[in-house]
Amino acid sequence: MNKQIEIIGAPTAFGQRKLGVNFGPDALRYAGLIERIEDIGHEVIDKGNVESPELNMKKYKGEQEGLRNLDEVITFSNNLYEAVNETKERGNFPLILGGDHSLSIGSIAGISKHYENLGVIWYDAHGDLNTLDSSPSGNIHGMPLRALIGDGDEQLVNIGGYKNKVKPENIVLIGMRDLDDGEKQYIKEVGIHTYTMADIDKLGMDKVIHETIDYLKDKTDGIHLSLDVDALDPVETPGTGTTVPGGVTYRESHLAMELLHESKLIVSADLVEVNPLIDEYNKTAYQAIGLMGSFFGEKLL
Ligand code: B3U
Ligand code: MN
Ligand code: MN
Repeated sequence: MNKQIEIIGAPTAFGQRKLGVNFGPDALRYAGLIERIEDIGHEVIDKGNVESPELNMKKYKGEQEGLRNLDEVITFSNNLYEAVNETKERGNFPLILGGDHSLSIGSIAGISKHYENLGVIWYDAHGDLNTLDSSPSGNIHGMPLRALIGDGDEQLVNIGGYKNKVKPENIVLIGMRDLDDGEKQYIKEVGIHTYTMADIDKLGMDKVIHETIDYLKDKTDGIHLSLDVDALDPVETPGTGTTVPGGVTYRESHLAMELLHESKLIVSADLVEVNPLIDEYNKTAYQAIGLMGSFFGEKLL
């Protein structure tokens, strides 16, 4: 990778209900993310944080009908779309720091525009494939992948002025262990390539990632990694809003990142759901940075 890496902070908490995830980008910076990537030999440009609409505490904490904080998510998504699109226009590698996972609606809108057939690896405990009808929470961070496919609120689906950003057959889900009924049904209906925790246990991460790369490499012209830190076991990444026990280990995740680096197929990435306010001394940010080391090519020897 000789392109420059552009860090884009996406400080949004509007996709869910736990404040603090909006401080994720700075928690990652303070823990040394940029230096870690520079030490590998990359040139890193920190573009700062994308502008966020104002957070009204009373509204944020109160009950809401329908999609929570929809207007704010739309505004934020548009801002992030613009920033990521500009990075791609400069030919650089965007690394988007969250922020809750609703940010992927904007980030992938800015990326997919530059590809005919973007592949997406969704490394997460959750499918994030809900619509308002199937959502148990109304939280938009449980819906981004479905919106990117083209289902859901019209404005969310059309961020960046176009829809159908990701084809279901170009997606691989890894780490799944908390899927809502509607999501399970949808995954089976459209046949999304999925690795549950049971699959990871049986196959091993080495095979999971090699199969993932084989599955995506010929039919896509670039692959985006969307890394939700709740894919990992909460023992390793406790500072995240919706922990689910029985997750991927830190070492398995390192291997996944090393193999993705070796593939040379990844063109962009999101690192999401780091919440320093519910963390143990910023541990989750440090763990995430370790994984980014492997993802950007750190050598052990
Ligand atoms: N599927 C549930 C829970 C959830 C989704 N994403 C996260 N949590 N992080 C929902 O609310 O849609
Ligand atoms: Mn997620
Ligand atoms: Mn998740």
